[in-house]
Formats: sequence, C-alpha cells, structure tokens
Amino acid sequence: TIAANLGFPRIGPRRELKTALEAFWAGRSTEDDLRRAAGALRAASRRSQQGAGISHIPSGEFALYDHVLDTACAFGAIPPGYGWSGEGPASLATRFALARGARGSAAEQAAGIAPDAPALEMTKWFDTNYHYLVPPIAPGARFHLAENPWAEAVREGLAAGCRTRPVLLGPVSFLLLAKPTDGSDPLALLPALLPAYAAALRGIAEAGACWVQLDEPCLVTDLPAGGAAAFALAYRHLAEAAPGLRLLLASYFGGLGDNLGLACGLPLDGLHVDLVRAPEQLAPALEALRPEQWLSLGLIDGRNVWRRDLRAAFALAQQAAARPGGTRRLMVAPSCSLLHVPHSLRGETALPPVLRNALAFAEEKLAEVALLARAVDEGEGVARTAFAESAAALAALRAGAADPAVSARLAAATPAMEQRASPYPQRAARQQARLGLPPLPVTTIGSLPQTAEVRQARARLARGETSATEYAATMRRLIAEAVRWQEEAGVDVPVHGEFERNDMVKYFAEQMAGYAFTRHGWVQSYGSRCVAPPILWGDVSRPAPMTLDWTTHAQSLTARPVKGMLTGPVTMLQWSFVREDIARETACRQIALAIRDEVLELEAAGIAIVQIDEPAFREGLPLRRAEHADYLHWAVGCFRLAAAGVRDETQVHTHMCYAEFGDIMAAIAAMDADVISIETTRSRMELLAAFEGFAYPNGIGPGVWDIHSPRVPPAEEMAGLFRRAMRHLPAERLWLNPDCGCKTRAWAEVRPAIANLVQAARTLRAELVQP
Ligand code: THG
Ligand code: ZN
Repeated sequence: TIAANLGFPRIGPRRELKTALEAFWAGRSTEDDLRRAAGALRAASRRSQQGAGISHIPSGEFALYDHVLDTACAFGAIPPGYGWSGEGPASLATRFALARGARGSAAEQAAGIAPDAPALEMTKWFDTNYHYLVPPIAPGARFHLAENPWAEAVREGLAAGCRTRPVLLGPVSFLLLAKPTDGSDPLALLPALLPAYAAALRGIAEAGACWVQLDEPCLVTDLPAGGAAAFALAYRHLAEAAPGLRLLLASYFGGLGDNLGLACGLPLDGLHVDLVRAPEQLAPALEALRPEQWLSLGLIDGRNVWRRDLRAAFALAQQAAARPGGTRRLMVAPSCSLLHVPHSLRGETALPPVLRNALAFAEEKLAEVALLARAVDEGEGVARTAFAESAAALAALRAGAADPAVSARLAAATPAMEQRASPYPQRAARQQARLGLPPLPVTTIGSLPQTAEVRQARARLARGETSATEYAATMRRLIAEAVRWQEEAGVDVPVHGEFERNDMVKYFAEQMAGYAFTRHGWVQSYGSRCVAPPILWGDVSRPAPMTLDWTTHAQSLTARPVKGMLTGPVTMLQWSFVREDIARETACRQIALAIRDEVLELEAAGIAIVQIDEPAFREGLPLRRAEHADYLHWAVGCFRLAAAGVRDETQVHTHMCYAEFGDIMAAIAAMDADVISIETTRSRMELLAAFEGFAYPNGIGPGVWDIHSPRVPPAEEMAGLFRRAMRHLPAERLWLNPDCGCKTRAWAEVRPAIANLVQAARTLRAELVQP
C-alpha cells in the first residue's frame, strides 16, 4: 500500500514565496533570486514529505503564482498583448503581466507587453478560498506544448534522489475552468488540446516518471452537456500517449456521484476518490473498478485542519483492502491537495493544548497518511496507540470548548426571531420618517483607507508598544477626522471607517468565545496573498460589545445617521476553519446569535442603520446544484437570525462583492435586508438585469466606483452608470455607493472619488425633480 500525496502548500512555512515574489516585483531581487527561492521551497517540501514517509510525492504542482496560469502557459493558451512570441516558455514578465496586469514598466515595454494589458480575471477554485486565473481562450485557438514544466519537475526531483509524481490539471477540467472569449462551448476545443497533453505525457515519461496524476475536480460537479463524452475522448487519447506511464486520475472536493460509472470506466491505471467528503462512494467505486486498476483512498481531510479519527479511516481502508487483489493496488492519500491547509503545527505553541492536540496541518496530515498505509499492510497493531490517541484528542476537543449556555440559547431560538416585525414597505416608510434622507442617498461600504499611520497604530498595540488608552485615543481621533471629512464631502450616511480592523473576519473572531488563532497558519489565497483563517473550535458567544464604542463615538460627532458595520455569520463561517462535531448550519447559527447581540446593542445605543456584510454568501454554495437549496435555506436563516431582531425604524444593510447573483436572487431577496450594496461597476450594471428580472423588492446600492482600480471616475461617468441602474429599478429604492470598501485605496483617491460621487448624486437628484 502506497502512501501518496496529491499536492503540498506552496507558500512556504514562513511565507517564503510571498517574500521572494514581492521582493522581485519591487525590483529588489533578480529572476535568479526568485527561481532559487522557489527551488529551495520545492526541495524543502520534498524532504518534508519524504521525512513523513510519503512515497508518491507530487511535483509540478508548485506555481510561482497560480497552477492554472502555468497550465495555460505550458499549452500556449496565452492571449496576444502579453509579449509571448508564440513559442517556448513564457517569460516571467509575461506571466506576471497576465496575473497582475501590466505595470507600465520599461522592462515590460522591452518584453513587448502592452502598457494597458489587464490582469486575467480571477475566480474561486471550486468551493475553496483559493483563487485561480481564468485563461481566456480565443475561438479556434491552437495549442501546443510550449514548455514541459512537469518533465522538468521530475528531473529536478530525480537529481535530488526523489522520484516524484507530476501533477497536471486534466484537460477537461482545464477547459471547463477556462473562458472562451466568444462564449462558445469550451469542450469544443478538446480535440485541439489533446495532442499537446499527449506530448506533455511523453516528455514526463522520458524524464523518468512512473506515475502521473491528472486532476479532474470537475468530475465531482454537475457536468455540462458533452462532459461525459469529453472525458471518454480525452482519456482514450491520453492512455495511448505514453504506454509506459501510469495514469492516476484524481477527483476531489466531493463525491463522483452520477459520474462514478464514467470515471471508473475510463482507461486509467488508477483513480483517486475523496472519502472525506464522500465516504459513501467507496463501495460503488470498489464495485466498478477493474481488478488491475489502482484505487487511491482520500482518507485525510485536505480542506480542514483537524486530526483524523484514525480508526474510522482505517475501517474504510480495510474495506478497500478486502477487494480482489487486496492491498496490492491501494494508495492512501489526503482527500485533495494540501494547498488549502497551513504547513505545520510546529511553532504553534500558543494554542490551547486541548485544541493543538486535535489539529493536523499539512505535515501532520502526511504522517497520518503514512501510518494508515503501514497499518493496512502490517495490521492495526502498528497503529493501535495512534488510533487511541487520535480518538482521545478529538473527544477532549469536543468536551473542551462546549458552552451549555450557547446550546441552550440556540435550542430556544424561535422562527419568529428570523422575522422582521413588518414587511419591507412599512419598514421603509418608518425608516425614512426617522432618517429623513434625500433621494438617492450617498454612503460608502464601510472601510476607509488603511494608511501607514493606521496600520502602525495597530501594530504598536499588538507589540505592546502603546497602551490600550493611547491606542483608543488615536482611533478616536482618526474616526473624528473621518466623520468630519464625510460631513464636509456631503456623504449622507457616514461610517466610522474601520481603522481598528485588519481582517473583517479576524477582528470579530478575536472578540468572540469559541475561536482560536494561529501564529503561522497561512494559506494561499491568490498569488502572494494569504489568509490565516481563525479556527472555530468551540461554542460561539459574544462576551462583550465588539463595535459599540467606535460606532457610538462616531455617532456622537454628527447629526447624520452613522452606519454600524458588522461581518455576517455566513462570512464568519466561510472564512474560518470550522469544527466538525456539529453541523455547519449549527455553528453558523451560534455566530448569528452573537452578531444579533451586537446588532441589538447598537440599536439600543441609538444607531439607526446597521450593515451586516456577507461577501462570502455566494461562495458557500455547494458544488452540486441538488445541494444548493438546502445551503441557501440555512444561510438565509442565519443572516435573518442575526439581523431581524431590530425594530422597523432600524435599517439593516448588507453588502456582497464577487458578483454572479443571477442564480441566487431569490435567496438574496429572502435575506430581507432593507438595503443591499453590490459590486456592479465592472459588469457595467449588467448584473442589475438579474435584480430587475427577479423584481428585487428592497433597497439597493449598485456600486458606481470600482475600488479595485486606482482610477478616480469623473462624476459624469458615475452618473451615466447610475442612469442605467435607474432604468432597471425605481429611484425611491436606490442608493449611491462605491463597489466595495475603500481600505485598499489611498486618501488621494478616496477624497476626489467621493466628491465626484456626491456630485453625481446632486446631478441625478436634479434630474429626478426635472426629468
Ligand atoms: N478575509 C478572509 N478571507 C478572505 C478574504 C478576507 N477570503 C477571500 C478573500 N477575502 C480573499 N482576498 C484576499 C485579499 C487580500 C489578502 C488576502 C486575501 C491579503 N492578505 C495579506 C497578505 O497576504 O499580505 C495578509 C493579511 C493579514 O496580515 O492578515 O492582502 O478579506 N479571512
Ligand atoms: Zn465588497
């Protein structure tokens, strides 16, 4: 039985890749320096995996920025304008221009990169928090093997005495993740792509690999028309490409479901299945696989940070070992690549012991994999102590952070608590009577620029270099300056500016019981950007107010209604590593009750508008359509549980970014926020058609300033965009705001942009009176 791995974190135990990339981008290091740093990280990963007892070590899954981008580059799927000659490997300049957009440097110009070449679109990698770059593919695109990074990775490993298993994103998933520029069926390009993949496999075999791993995560989704035929065509072609090379097809992030027969019927040497998310597929997979085929058991969770109950995993492995041929063609592996978990628990010395003992990051997970593989061959005797220890650690965890008051409160929560007192039209009238806002009120999404001063103040507090009193005084001054500026600028609903926050999830998690934080638990989000998700390990409650002081301070300085700013329960859940002893819905409802407490306390203190952000609402959607309704039902319920305790006169806002609302409009309306602000600038208000098509019933602020760009749009441009919105929705329900928070922008951009936004509002209001 082979202990295998599917992919390893790339960012480095201390984010070495981030450091190396950002030094290179800043011109502080050379291409050689960057390549050396990357090579050292790969070498360290190989050593660490060898040390853990893994015999199938992945290679070629490392990427400087993104593996989907690298796949596109290897097969020559590079759009014009980025300085690629059409042959050979794309330069670093080309790759980084694709990833980040042209910077207009002399080096780029010399490399033939158009000064305005935009970054490729970025989107979420299935239901993870990783973002990949979407390769645009022109109609009639031709592919060829422009370089073979997988063969190089095999050679690099062999030179270091390690035969690795290269990992390619499979051709069908690659095409389904790409975006044909003319909107045509991406799978139509498969016949043109397959010869390039075949050439890659031949090169990999020549380099000395025995196995190759082809990742086809699309197999756990609802395939589009022609999907099954595409898989059959692709793998018939690839099986013949390099007869000596063994093909392992990896499915992960869920069960194969209705694609199980398809996957097992392909001419493959092996199939990897995710038995963490879908243990029930083991029996049908064992049934369907041919005796000469290998089965890779994804037994260790690559998506979460918990230690495995090894006896339960071993039971599954034994079930597989009982098949004809027994243990001869078996692999034990994590469920998916370990890209999505932090590197190692070493260094996490500050965690509560009962929590730490129940955790496993990438390195610890590989030790679990190796032990299970050994136990399959040598009998459970070799692992009996470990079995007992893992069970005890998880039991202690469950006992360790339980708070009976929280479960009692949740059990007592009634459906009425998810229901506002009156329907929207009545609430809107009462709110307007209280607030007296002009038509098309102007507001922002909540955060204002995180200047060096703001970040320094927080850092000094964290290092103990300032007292809490001194820090609070700085924050109160910043808030006062921000409120005064918003009044002068003509913002109708000012905010306090969120200077006290870094990450919108971490800030709240730090103030709730039930959460813990790592020191080095970084996970790559995209490129050099990382997040260190908080760990939700116990029952959640809010021991004390979280935002009350800052918000009421801001309100004390102005007669205009200050909007209180909170992060919603679904986003708190989605951007954390979450306990698994209770349902996600239950954990989310606990958070919802904690936020509800804050909402009601803000209301009691006279705050008339509270915004509960849910930027991650859409991304929680399950991969299979059949599971959407259930998720949306409880996610909407959690939002409402957090929001609906207020009186009619209190206005609830929410905010969502990362668009694509078309398919979840009913759920967004069911959240019943009085006002929702959304990102619409980049799609030039096209998104609003969805809101109109659905007849969205409540207030809405379609963003008119794309805060992801340093460009300050003129007032007339914002007004022009907004007039489109006014064609879709009645003016009485419309608000004017940017697309998203302003924390990543500088004051030099925010001041003129907000001035223009207010100017646009004045122009539009005049048109309302005199059309
Ligand atoms: N917070 C959390 N998760 C998230 C987001 C978030 N997941 C999805 C989305 N937003 C990802 N987007 C980003 C954007 C910026 C950064 C990371 C993810 C980022 N990170 C800093 C870095 O890598 O330098 C580190 C931030 C820190 O020090 O905490 O810039 O907003 N939880
Ligand atoms: Zn946003």
